[in-house]
Amino acid sequence: MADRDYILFEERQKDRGIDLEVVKAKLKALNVETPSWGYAHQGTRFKVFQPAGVPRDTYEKFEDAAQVHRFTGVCPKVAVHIPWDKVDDYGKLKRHAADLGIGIGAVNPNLFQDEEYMLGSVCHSDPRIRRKATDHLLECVEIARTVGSKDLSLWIADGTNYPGQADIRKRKRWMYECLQEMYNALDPDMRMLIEYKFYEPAFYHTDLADWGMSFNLANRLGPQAEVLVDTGHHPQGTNIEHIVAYLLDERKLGGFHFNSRKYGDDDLIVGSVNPYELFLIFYQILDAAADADAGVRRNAAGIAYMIDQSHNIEPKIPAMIRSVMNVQTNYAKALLIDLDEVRRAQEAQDVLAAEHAVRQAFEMDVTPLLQVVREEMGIPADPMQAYLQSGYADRIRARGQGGGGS
Ligand code: PSV
Ligand code: MN
Repeated sequence: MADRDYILFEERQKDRGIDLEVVKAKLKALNVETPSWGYAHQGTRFKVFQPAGVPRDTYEKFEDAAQVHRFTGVCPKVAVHIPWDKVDDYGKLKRHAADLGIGIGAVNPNLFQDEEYMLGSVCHSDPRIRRKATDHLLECVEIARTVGSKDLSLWIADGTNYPGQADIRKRKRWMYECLQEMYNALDPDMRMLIEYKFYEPAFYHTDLADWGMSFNLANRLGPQAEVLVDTGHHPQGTNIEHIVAYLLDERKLGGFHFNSRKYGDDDLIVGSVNPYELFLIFYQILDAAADADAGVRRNAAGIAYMIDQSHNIEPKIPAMIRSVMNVQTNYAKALLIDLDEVRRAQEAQDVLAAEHAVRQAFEMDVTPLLQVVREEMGIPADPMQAYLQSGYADRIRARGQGGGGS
């Protein structure tokens, strides 16, 4: 049945002038990094539920992440968060990952969980706290060097809860000074990916509240600093794909933290609420990948795709597999957009034809395409079913309840 479906799909795409071999090659080349903290007990400021089988340490987080790669074939890297993933020997962790067929991805410093960061880290008015925060950033650069990671993802939780609580301009300068010290410690092939979030944990003002602030900071720091777009970090109704297009045109889009946000949390499965948004993000990226400007094309090619989710009520490994599959599905649909058709409609000022040319790709069923791609990659056509039938969930139950958390 899948074969027949694929033949029909292939015929339709041929009629549309879409080269399916190119589409398949791009799908096979997609890499989605998963977060170590997505396998652990975390993910909410309310109750953290305690199912059995959750990893007791970082080594077990990598074992679970390896399952996601085994069944999807597109998740060879795992992001780490320091000190949640602090180990005595990072070389050993690197070897453990390699034995599992995966590697260590972005290194995330943690500037929000120390008692002393209550009133800020790199924006704290006390130079001793800023020093401590900067030393941690430098420690993370060193860890990245040891494990061979090229990306450092930075999320700064600093902010205030009340007007007048602190000097906003001074905090801005302090942050720049600390980050500049970190930037200067980077190897030439390393990148600093700067995230933003408009609220939480601070509620009156956040020191790095939106993409414009991250963009400004990245510009001032230099070419190795880029912006990281966490899809859950915007006010409701924000046009994220516009931000993506803008940053691509400025050659400053570093990566994504994919997740879905409905109201106040950013830890839900990407594509579960608004798959069209995810599709439109990929549309902008693919359009930039075909730009006449080589710098824009290079930026589009260098994007780090990462998931940033901590599942609290859903089993963590299948939730991660679902997330990866949602990313693949929407990327596959975006690859079916006939960009020439869109451009012709734009040039003819035909608003409805242009909108149709984009939307029609979203409305196509890419299931047969993804099944064929997976078969060609030597992985199960249905990763979710294959994982659920693998018995892994039963085996890890022996780890017991409680996990190692973070
Ligand atoms: C903050 O909400 C965030 O998106 C940052 O990326 C953190 O590193 C991550 O979630 C885990 O808390
Ligand atoms: Mn994030």
